[in-house]
Amino acid sequence: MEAPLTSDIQPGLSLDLRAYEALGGYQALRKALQQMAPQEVTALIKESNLRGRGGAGFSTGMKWSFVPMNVKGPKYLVANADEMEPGTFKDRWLLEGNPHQLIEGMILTAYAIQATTSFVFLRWAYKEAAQVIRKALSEAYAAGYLGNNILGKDFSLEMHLHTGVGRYMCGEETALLNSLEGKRAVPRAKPPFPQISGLFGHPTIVNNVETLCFIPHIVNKGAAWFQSLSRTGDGGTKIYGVSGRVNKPGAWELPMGVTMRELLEDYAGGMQNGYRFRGALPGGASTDFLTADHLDTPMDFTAVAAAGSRLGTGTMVVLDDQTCPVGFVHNLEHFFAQESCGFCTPCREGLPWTEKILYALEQGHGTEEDLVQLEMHTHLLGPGNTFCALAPGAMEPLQSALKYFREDFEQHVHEKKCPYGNHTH
Ligand code: L3W
Repeated sequence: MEAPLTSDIQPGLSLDLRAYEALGGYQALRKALQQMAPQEVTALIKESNLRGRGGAGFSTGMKWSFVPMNVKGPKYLVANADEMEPGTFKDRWLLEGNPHQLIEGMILTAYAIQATTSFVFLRWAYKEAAQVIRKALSEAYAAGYLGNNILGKDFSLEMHLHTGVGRYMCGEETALLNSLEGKRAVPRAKPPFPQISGLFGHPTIVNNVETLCFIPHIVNKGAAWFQSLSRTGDGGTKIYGVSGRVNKPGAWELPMGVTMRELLEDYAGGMQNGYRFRGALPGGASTDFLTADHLDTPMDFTAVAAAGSRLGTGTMVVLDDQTCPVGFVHNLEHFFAQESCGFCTPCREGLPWTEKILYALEQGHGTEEDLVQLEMHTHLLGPGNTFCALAPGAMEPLQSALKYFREDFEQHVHEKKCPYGNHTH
């Protein structure tokens, strides 16, 4: 099974420039600069059907194609390495294990859109990745892959490492751009999308790390090869993850479209002794629960959406039968309430209110009216009612918990305690 992104990564090691080059690294850059016009790179990525791996699954080639190529002034590229989605640890693997793969992917992307300045916007807590990237950037500059006239061609690119401030909000692309400009990290209205008006008002592409790491491989091996890696219409491989009370929590690069059951049983080694699978958030915390009835769902963008959730980051968080679903969701809403940027009222006020109700239920003070209120919040904070996707994302685990684990919520009200004896903080 081909795993182009991760097969060269050794546990605990980081590939330096020489090792990366020995494995064929920077050949895609040579190929593109020597044989391809920028628009041809974009057309190739469009044809590959690479869909964004940050959670939304938007067509990468289409996103690049929105950048106006004939306007004067700077264009920018940003790698969104602000990985903070709960349960998600896939980009860290790529950042620490093979930084040049990301850098080459970024140079190719910058060439395609003719950007001359780029940034790696890195999660504050990823200290090791910061060191690795800093070293890789200096190697890439010294080797002539970055800077003026890359490989002797009429293309120049600067690349900077920018470490974030530890806010989930900065993962939203327009809040990220505000943060990069030194402003408060609140989202901007879209449209205009960043491809037209992004960093400092100039055309900007923001792509997730995993997305960018695919670019050198697609340039080297082509769109048909990329599509052939997948079991479904969504091209390529995907880094999937599983956490929770399973025997072998971890992350694996697998063909797009493996089923939830395969992930759980074949890769994560099944549930730990004494625990039963009750449900899972398929793609990080801001996705809807799926249950045992959905275990044969292929983990691609289309099938997970048809099952009533989202692929998101593809990193599954498992709920077992001895963990209280109310406490589980309370813990998530605590996170989302804390991470709200406070810009729009429904999110600023609604998330702490949601958290407070869930806390009351866990403490045995919940009422029937609280369940009505929770249900109402899932609509009031849902899509179209807030400025960005944070609050609607936060409502996904809640609304699906109310649907699938309703009896647990009611039990908290009737028994005036958490039936699991769990305690939330
Ligand atoms: C031009 C249009 N461009 C969309 C572009 C847009 C962006 C991309 C996705 O949130 C999700 C969210 C989280 N013309 C366009 C267009 N674009 N329509 O496509 O945009 P969008 O709006 O679908 O999503 P988003 O607001 O960027 C991303 C979810 O990801 N999520 C969170 C992940 C967190 C991490 C992390 O911590 N690293 O990945 C997980 O599911 O809830 O739904 O570039 O410009 N008409």
